[in-house]
Amino acid sequence: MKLVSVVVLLLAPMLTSCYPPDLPKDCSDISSNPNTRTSRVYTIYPIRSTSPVQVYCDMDSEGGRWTVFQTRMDGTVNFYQGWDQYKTGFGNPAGEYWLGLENIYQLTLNRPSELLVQMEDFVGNKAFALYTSFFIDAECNGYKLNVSGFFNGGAGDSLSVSNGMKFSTFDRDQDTWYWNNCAIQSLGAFWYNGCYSTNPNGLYSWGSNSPLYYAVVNWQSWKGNTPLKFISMKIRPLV
Ligand SMILES: [Ca+2]
Repeated sequence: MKLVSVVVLLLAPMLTSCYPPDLPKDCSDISSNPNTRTSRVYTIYPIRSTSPVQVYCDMDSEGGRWTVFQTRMDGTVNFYQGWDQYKTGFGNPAGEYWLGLENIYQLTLNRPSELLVQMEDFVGNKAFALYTSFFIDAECNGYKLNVSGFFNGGAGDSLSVSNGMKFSTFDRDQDTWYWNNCAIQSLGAFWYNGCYSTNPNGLYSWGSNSPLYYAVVNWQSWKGNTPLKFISMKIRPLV
C-alpha cells in the first residue's frame, strides 16, 4: 500500500467525523452513562468536538439531566459584564457562572428543551418555576428569548414578560426602553423589555435588605424586589 493511501486511511475518521458520538453535547448525554450520574462539574461539547466547556450538571432536581447555564449563590463573581463576556461565558462552574449565550443557543438549537429556575431567599424558603419550552435565537437576532409553558413551583411567573426580547448588556442595548438602557439601570444583563420582572444577573446582595432594590438579584412574582440568596437556571432536552 502506498504511503499516501495509508495517510488517507488514517485521516479518514477525522475527515468524516467532526462530532464523535461519544462526546457529550450536554448533561443529559452525560447522565445516560451510569458512571456519571452525580451532580458535579463535567466537560461538555455544546458547539463542536474541539470546544470543550466546563459546566455544572444537576443530576438530582426534578429528575436530573439539567445543564446549568446560570448560578448566583455567594456574590463571588461580578455579573456586570459586557456583550462579549455574556456571549462566551464567565465565572466558575463549581460556583457562580454564566455558560454563555452562544453555548445556550447551540444547546437548544433544533433540540426542544425545558427550563428550570430554582431560587432561595435569605431565610431558607425555596421555590421554582418550570417552562416546558425554551430556546434562544442566533446572535444575528440578538439571542432572542423564546419561552413558554409555565408550570408553577411556588415562584410564580416572572419570565414570560421577557419572551420575545433580545439580550441586553451595558454595552449593547436591545431592550424596549427607548430612553435608557435597562442593563445599566438594573446593573445586570438579561432579556430585558422595559425593564424586567426578574433580574437574575443583577447586583448580588449579602442579605435581604439593599438600598439598590431596583438592581438586585430578584424574582418579583415570588419576593418582589427582596434580594435572593440563590438562583439558578438550567435546561434539558425534552427527549
Ligand atoms: Ca433601551
